[in-house]
Amino acid sequence: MAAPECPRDARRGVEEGRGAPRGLRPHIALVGRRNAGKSALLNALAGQAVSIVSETPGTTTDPVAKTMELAPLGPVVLLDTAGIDDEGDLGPLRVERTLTALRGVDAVLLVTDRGLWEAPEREVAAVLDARSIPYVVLCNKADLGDEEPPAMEGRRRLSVSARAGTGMAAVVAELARILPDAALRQPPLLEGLLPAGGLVALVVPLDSGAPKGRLIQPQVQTIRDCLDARGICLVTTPEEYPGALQRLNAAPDLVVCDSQVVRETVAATPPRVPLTTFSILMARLKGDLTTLAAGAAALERLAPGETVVIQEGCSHHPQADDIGRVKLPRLLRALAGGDVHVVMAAGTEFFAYPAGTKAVIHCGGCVITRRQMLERMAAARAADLPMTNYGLALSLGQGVLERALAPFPEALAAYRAMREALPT
Ligand SMILES: Nc1nc2c(ncn2[C@@H]2O[C@H](COP(=O)(O)OP(=O)(O)OP(=O)(O)O)[C@@H](O)[C@H]2O)c(=O)[nH]1
Ligand SMILES: [Mg+2]
Repeated sequence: MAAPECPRDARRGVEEGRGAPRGLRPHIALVGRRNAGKSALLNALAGQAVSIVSETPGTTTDPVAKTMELAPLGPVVLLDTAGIDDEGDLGPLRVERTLTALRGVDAVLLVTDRGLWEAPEREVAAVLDARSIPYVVLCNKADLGDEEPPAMEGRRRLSVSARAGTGMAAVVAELARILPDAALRQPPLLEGLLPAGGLVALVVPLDSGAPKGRLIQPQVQTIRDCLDARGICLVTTPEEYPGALQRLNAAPDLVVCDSQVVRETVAATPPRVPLTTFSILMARLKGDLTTLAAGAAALERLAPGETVVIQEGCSHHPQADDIGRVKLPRLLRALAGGDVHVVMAAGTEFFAYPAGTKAVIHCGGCVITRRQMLERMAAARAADLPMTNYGLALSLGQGVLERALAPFPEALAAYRAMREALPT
């Protein structure tokens, strides 16, 4: 029977059971030289001692992520980083990690010691400008004196003191101003799919792989979105689904099922009823569904011996019937008609695709943000690689991808166009 599509979500739940899921929170990094007061500022914003603060330069060596509520902004992830001027044997490595951590953050607080603005600050500002990451310069340690900070080439700056706790409200207000709308307000999963007061049927397998006593994040999010839209939600297992349909006096307006039971759900659903999968809804929210749908076509052109990268947003302990490690490789063998070379890439680190890779299949990305997912898609595009995701691949493998994409005409058209364009 089906294991859940994201084993990490199944095992760990939503952000250790508290608050908004990490993948829905804006990610904000504190960046600057050693001793500028990044960790002290993180603590001041959090209102608790999260990061170690000390007068020894180089105290923070690895990025430290902290989920917190920044009123009135809401739930965020703040990322403390190693100094951008770190030196010694490990210095360059740490700086590299800091720069890597910046990939996929939604905004940056560039922390300076009372406005010190020299080569390290200029260089990191240039990186942020080049990557179009919004940021504000913080002149920390204002309690030490009122040195007039230099002009900083016209950049916006705020005077703050982590020690005295002054200026924090202004920092949060500035973040609210510079964070992109897409990072602050995620559109509902069901946007444009459910008429007012409509009925959605959700098909949720409850098997040995399902988490005990609860539902996984995409399912919970869909139920919540349905209720927000004042819709009606019917939740059933695949076994109960055909009987549940019979008890209704009208067909549902929409059916959403787990990717692993999509074939049987399609078989039990009247053809005119719009049907899709949780994974496709997440792909639309998290990345670019049209590009991922087009990428699925590449899997139909695989030949034996070719390489496919399977990429996950987190590292989880693989389960017995793990999707990435067992099911998808099996599916790829069936599609290619022979053995396929599968390379696993798990975790938040950036990954260089091996030469000769033919396609990338990414997980749903429930623990990474939309921006992080888009960065990964851009990396695949830069390497000229088609990327699709787990759910699309599973629907393809079950022969019902077109049906599951039908509620999204643009994505369906992109998939069909790519099928036509690729050599057979
Ligand atoms: N006076 C004053 N001292 C501060 C302030 N913020 C931080 N400090 C001090 O500056 C030193 C460095 O602070 P940290 O927060 O550890 O600096 P950091 O940027 O995280 O440094 P690394 O982790 O080494 O990169 C500590 O001794 C802090 O007590 C401030 O607002 N005012
Ligand atoms: Mg630090």
